[in-house]
Amino acid sequence: MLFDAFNGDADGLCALHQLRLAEPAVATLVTGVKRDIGLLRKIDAQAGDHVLALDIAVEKNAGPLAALLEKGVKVRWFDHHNPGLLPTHPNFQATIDTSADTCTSLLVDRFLGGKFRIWAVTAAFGDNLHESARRAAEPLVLSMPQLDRLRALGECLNYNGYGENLADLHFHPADLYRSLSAYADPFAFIEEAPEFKTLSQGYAADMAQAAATQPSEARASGAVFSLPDAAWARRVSGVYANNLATANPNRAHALLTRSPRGHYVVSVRAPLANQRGADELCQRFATGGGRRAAAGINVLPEARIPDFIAAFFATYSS
Ligand SMILES: [Mn+2]
Repeated sequence: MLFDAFNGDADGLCALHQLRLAEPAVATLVTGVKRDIGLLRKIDAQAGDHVLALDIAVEKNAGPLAALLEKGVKVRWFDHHNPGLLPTHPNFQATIDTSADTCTSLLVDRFLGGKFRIWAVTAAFGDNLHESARRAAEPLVLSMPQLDRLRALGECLNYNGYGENLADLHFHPADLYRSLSAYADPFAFIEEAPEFKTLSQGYAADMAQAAATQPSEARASGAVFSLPDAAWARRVSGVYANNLATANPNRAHALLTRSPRGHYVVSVRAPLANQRGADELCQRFATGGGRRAAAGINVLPEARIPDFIAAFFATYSS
């Protein structure tokens, strides 16, 4: 059996899409909301089975990964998150690069020799790596309007991944992948797929609500926003954080979204002009993790908000 475990955002979707365009196969899809990265524990594989893991941190799956490898399952991994200690096992094949200007779909693109580059460009836009996206797009000779459409698609696919649970999302990421997988051409998906229409309309409506919120604290070096306990806020927080980062490249951003269970979910974006520190800041909190440029905390108790804000401005001062 084949298991395709992928992050439910643009990068995970487009990484899998490229690989399955290159290596067509029917696999069991294992995915979830973007923050649900402990995907390997959901896989019940046996010796001889293959697991493909995309855009999820090795570190957050270390236990189940070791168990699968010991069972004789072959595991192939592409990712750009901090992996922690990588296992050395003959059944394990990993392509990991944590450079701030890359993403999993660009790593898959490199592996495939640029064969389905246009999807890697889409994913890089989705991961807010606009420069990398434009650089990767150069040999494709796309017009500006075409690049803008790929950016909109990347943002919409990324937007769909954000939520507390699957009920917050417009589409289960596995369903979105199945729809996407019928299109080799992203422009055809944009033109024809009802999913794209739903996502772009939902995105615009959610972003309009987010744009009306004021920062709870704003300095030259950083700004903190609080969003209410509402599905729109949970869906839009990550993408809104990306937009704030793009609009204010010298400022760091933190978005605190209240969860129905009373805690806060945190998204941090380092200043685009100085992409560092987000992972280290978030890792200081129990459920934090991510990349240098973009990281988050899954569960921040309300009582720890002052600690977080102090740590945020200590990381991004001057
Ligand atoms: Mn990614």
